[in-house]
Amino acid sequence: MKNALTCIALILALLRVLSVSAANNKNDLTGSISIETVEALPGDIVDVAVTATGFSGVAAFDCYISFDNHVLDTIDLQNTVINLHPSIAGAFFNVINGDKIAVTWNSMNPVTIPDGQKLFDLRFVFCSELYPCALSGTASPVEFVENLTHFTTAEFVEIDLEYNHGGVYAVNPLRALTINQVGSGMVTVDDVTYSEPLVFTEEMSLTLEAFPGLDYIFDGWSGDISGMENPVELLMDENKMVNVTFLQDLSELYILSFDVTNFFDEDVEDAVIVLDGESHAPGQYVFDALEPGHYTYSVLHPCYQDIVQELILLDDDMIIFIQLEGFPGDANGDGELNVLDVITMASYYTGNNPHPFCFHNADINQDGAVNVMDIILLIGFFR
Ligand SMILES: [Ca+2]
Ligand SMILES: [Ca+2]
Repeated sequence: MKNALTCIALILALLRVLSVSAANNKNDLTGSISIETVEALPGDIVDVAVTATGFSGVAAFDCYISFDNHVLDTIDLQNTVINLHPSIAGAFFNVINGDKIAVTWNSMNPVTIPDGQKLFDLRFVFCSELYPCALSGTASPVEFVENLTHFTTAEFVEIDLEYNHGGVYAVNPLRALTINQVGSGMVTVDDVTYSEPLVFTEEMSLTLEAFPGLDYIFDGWSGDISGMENPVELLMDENKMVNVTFLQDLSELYILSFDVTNFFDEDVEDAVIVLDGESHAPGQYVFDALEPGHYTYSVLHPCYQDIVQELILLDDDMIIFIQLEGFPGDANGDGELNVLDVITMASYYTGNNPHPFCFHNADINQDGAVNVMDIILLIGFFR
């Protein structure tokens, strides 16, 4: 019995101590939370630790952390937090507006967080492909949103906070080389073909060499290099933007001409040339500045049969001789033989000027005149 009474007295004494402790917490608690500073290179996945010191009897935690989403990019919510301390298991994380992370935690059982304990890591991509930080800056602060971030005791009293902000910084000042290209060709940087902006962590000298594409010539540098020197040295002491221009080498282009006649070696001056699918004005027979290569062409005229051919333009100007075949009897050039051709021939014979009129088609017997004989021959075709 005496033992039992002693036990109750001890419990009462402990309860008194605990209540005093709780009263002290209400008035005196202060704590600090800190965001780590991390060095990184472009493309690194970085964990930024958030630690806490000076917290006991913590029941609730609301934390808003902002960051520059032009330099840091959250990977995804599940992977953003990789090391949640057991004392705040059950915390809920959310990304707000793409550039702010909210952490909320509510415990039925107030906990004491060991001093210097890491609460969680925030996981980011530093300078993602979407955000090439070398061009837009080399650091991203990661900061508490101070009017929203707070710890609360079991009695819902806010604990005074001291904030220590951090960030993610490039290991060294970065220098990016961007090359813009006009025309066909390529540029090598220290013998490696350039394809996308290059980032350098140290000041260094580079060798840029321009290689014009087939039938192009190098036409010089502009931007942070100027002139015609090739290859050329470039000192990367800051971000550099270089333009390279390649021009088409017109001396490598050739003239393709068509000489179009009919079966009587008379010039046909109003045929239509379709060259590689592109139709040109009637009578345009000369084509300047063509690259060597394989072409298809058609020669079209209502009074003659269509020509469709292919050609290979080599390293010289070229003339294509075309002799068009007529279509005897098709006086109106519509591709058919019928009474309309009889009417057209009769109209011509009686001194009118029918249009269209294909004289050589109408002159069926090829005696140099269109008359009744040709009409009789035409009607003979119908039988
Ligand atoms: Ca006809
Ligand atoms: Ca005739």
